[in-house]
Amino acid sequence: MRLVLLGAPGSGKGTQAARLKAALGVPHVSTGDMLRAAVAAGTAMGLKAKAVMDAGQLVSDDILLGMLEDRLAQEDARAGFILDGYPRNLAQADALDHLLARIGQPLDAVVKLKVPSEVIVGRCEIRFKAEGRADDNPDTVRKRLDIYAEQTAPVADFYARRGKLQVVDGVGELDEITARVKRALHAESATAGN
Ligand code: B4P
Repeated sequence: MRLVLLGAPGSGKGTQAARLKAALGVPHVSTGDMLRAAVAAGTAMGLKAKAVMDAGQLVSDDILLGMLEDRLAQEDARAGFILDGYPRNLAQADALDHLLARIGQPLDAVVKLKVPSEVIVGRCEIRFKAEGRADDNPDTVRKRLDIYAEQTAPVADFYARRGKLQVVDGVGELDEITARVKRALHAESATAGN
């Protein structure tokens, strides 16, 4: 299974990917986690990315593509992956299409978690208080939501035009949302099998 999870920041992509990976038997590939690991390791790229992330902006497309290419080349991603946080703009969606065509691993499904902005601001505020992630402070979250609306929302249309997009309600109990995603994937594979 090669799956992209789309959704606004704080919509629960990472939360759901972590729950789905065992059921789907594929790794969770989160560009946000990879960037945070680079920041924590203090690499040159991590230092550059930190300021951009803390301000709620998107890190450069070149850095992201190189990082993703290296990750998908690893052994555990041969059987598929759950991609969380990528693509975040149309240039990344296009780059992903080319990369997957080159490695012969086309996407099976794209699921978007739909969550209203006011719910997202509340979730990130809770995480900000608990974990102190700089990009979760309420002003930065609003900036991230603006960038999402401008740059990432068109990515959903990109996949909808290709008949790949499933939209799932991302509000509710975690188990219920996981079940909704699984139902959407089941419906997708049933259609693909016809
Ligand atoms: P990400 O790590 O992708 O951060 P996110 O959008 O906040 O995470 P997600 O949607 O996965 O939410 P989560 O499950 O954690 O990106 C961080 C930054 O990295 C970006 O702003 C950007 O700077 C950079 N970046 C990453 N990818 C990039 C790319 N491709 N290009 C350029 N830059 C990139 O959930 C959020 C919170 O909600 C959690 O606290 C969770 O516990 C809670 N939650 C989840 N589901 C819930 C539910 N059903 N009910 C209640 N709470 C819930």
